Amino acid sequence: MKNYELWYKQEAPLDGEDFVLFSHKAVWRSDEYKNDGWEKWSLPLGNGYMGVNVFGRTKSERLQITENSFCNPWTVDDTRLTCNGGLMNFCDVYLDFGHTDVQNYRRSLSLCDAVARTSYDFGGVTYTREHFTSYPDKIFATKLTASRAGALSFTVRPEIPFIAPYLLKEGDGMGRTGEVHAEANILTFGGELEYYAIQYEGQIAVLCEGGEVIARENTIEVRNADSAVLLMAVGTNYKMESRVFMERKPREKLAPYPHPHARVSEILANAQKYSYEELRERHKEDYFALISRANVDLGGICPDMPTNELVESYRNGENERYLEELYFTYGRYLLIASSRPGTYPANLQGTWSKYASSPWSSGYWHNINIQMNYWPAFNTNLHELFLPYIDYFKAYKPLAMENADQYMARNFPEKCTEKGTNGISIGTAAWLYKITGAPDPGKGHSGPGTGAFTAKLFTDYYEFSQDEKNLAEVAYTANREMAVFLSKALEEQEDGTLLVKYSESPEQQIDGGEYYHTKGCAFDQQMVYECYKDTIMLADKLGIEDEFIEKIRVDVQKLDPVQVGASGQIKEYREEEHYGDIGEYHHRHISHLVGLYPGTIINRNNPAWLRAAEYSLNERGDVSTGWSTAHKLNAWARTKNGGRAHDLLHILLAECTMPNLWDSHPPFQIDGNFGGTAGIAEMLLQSHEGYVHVLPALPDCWREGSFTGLCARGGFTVCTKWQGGKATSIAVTASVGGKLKMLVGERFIEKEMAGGESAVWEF
Ligand code: FUC
Repeated sequence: MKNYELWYKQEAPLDGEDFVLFSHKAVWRSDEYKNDGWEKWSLPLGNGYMGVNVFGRTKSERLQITENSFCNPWTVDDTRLTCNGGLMNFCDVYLDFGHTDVQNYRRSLSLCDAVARTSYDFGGVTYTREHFTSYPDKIFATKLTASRAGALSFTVRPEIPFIAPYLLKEGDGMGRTGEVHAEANILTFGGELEYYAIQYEGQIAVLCEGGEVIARENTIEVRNADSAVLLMAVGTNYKMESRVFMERKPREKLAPYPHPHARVSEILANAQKYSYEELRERHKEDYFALISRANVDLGGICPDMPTNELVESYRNGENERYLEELYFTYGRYLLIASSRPGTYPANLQGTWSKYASSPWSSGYWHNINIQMNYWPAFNTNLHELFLPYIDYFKAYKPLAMENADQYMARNFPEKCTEKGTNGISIGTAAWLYKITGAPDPGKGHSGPGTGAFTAKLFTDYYEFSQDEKNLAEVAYTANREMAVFLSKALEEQEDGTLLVKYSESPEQQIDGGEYYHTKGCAFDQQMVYECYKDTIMLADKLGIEDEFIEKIRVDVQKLDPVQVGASGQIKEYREEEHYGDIGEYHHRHISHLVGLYPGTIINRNNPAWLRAAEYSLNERGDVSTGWSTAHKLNAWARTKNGGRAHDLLHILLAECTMPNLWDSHPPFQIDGNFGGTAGIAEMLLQSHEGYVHVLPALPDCWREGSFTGLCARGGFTVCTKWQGGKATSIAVTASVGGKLKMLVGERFIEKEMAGGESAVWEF
């Protein structure tokens, strides 16, 4: 792996600092937002337990902390087009140095060791700071040094944002309390977030070499030290358990769980058993084991220019290969930072929020966004990063069952069976405190296929990871329960076709902004098809055959999920004739193409469908929001059109990427980063057509290159070198073994492989 890093010649500007209330319509288009220092310039660290944004400032450094369970509910005021609530900034920690007019300034984030660094000269002294978040030790650590003994003086000043009497909206109970105390060398801050009665606490240990540590009321001053280390732990009383989802009274949800004080104290005490260097080593080892598993080398050469200039130069057609490599590695970095086993899933902004009211609440949005978050976990060799979503699913499942019971009782009373036997229903909106179900007829914007879109994650997880432990209990159960629900949501037509009765293609609108409600749109039909097919495949793996499986084996043939229209398009709606007859012509969602990606029904075994998908993609247009661009990139990769896939990657990097390489919807949403990373891998390796396809969508501009550690279904890990657009060597390792069928150029290669076996082909 090359020495990938993001770096800058200036600190994150103060702009947009006070922009903390996100509103759908206005604020993120305003001038105030345009150069938001947090969103565009700060550098993100994370270990799943917390996210940290580092600003690299010299007068007063800002370290902004996020903890994903620290949420208010999301409320939407349609009349004023404003939204309140969602994930909230946990704390800001300021380090006051008072250094201005510094020289030789540099700040960076290394993707090789996940360490952020700031250095500069001031008053004849070189000052450095190093920051990392550690997954094994659950802490955030900072080391500060000065080149001259005794020259390090600063004040650590935690600030709890938005505290009472600050209320998001008067009288709605969404306030916050908080206090900061300093004692000896420990700063403790905490209080309550009122709505869900979330108890929160953070502690910072200030450890110095030389000099003095002076505790004041709510700050700690470090005076004339040689160096200093800050260790920080945070927590809330949240637990990702089913009772949190089932309990309806907000303030009762967390009531049985202990205050985080004891746990936070323990984490901090344990961390202090190690030296700073030992903590950093433990962090590096943990991180490197994940980041080094996969790599893409397109022959890029690291230019001597800061990352913001690199993005600028990309727009002018320079340094393209290098930024593409860097972006691929950064996407994997961001997922490692925001979703680790034992923590919570990555949300709409990963694990980073400076807000009092975050964009779309930093929720888990299930009609594209959360799925996209996990696509790179599967094909870029980070399977275990999906485990937090599995834990989340287990926790919310009883509520998803209740959702299904209630949906059936309301809308299909004739099919509703006894409680707990109607399957599961998962709607678009979801958080750590509750999830929604499929919308009632005419009430929502995303049909019941949304749940099957989610079930696909479990299928992909299983197929790539071959994790037998989660096969029966998770992958099969999720798909089967979803199939049970969907089977009841279908209505048989006169011609025998089975159509989703109350159906919506996500967020598609007709004149005047009304959501369009219909029967059997392509999104729902394709997702039911995928869910049935996956359930059958997983049942076969497990040797399960029963009445329901027999039924869906027959019914899967009656879904008619892909229809080609008069323009040669994949029809989004059965009642549409030509492309664009119904709905927004350039709508950001490409929901009628979910069978192309992440689904698999539209594939090269049916060239007519593939051509129709290309037609629809071209008409939809390329330029859109960040995640939409990333979805189209994956879709073009699946059509095997490397040139068009690269066009979309180019748009993603040139138009939807901020100076800190975060994806812009706008505003910042992390899904585009993750979808883009998965898309780069999808251009290089595919495995959805019953075989492993090496270099399926190589653009002309990637003439030479190599990749290591990309994953294919069946548990195969692949490394490839290519020249002149053709593979020159391929190495495959089988995790569980089985028959490898591989397409290289026009040639199929087959080999029976044992578990753990590796094989190499040279061409
Ligand atoms: C879906 C998208 C929006 C946005 C939101 C978080 O509703 O249609 O564009 O990404 O999720």
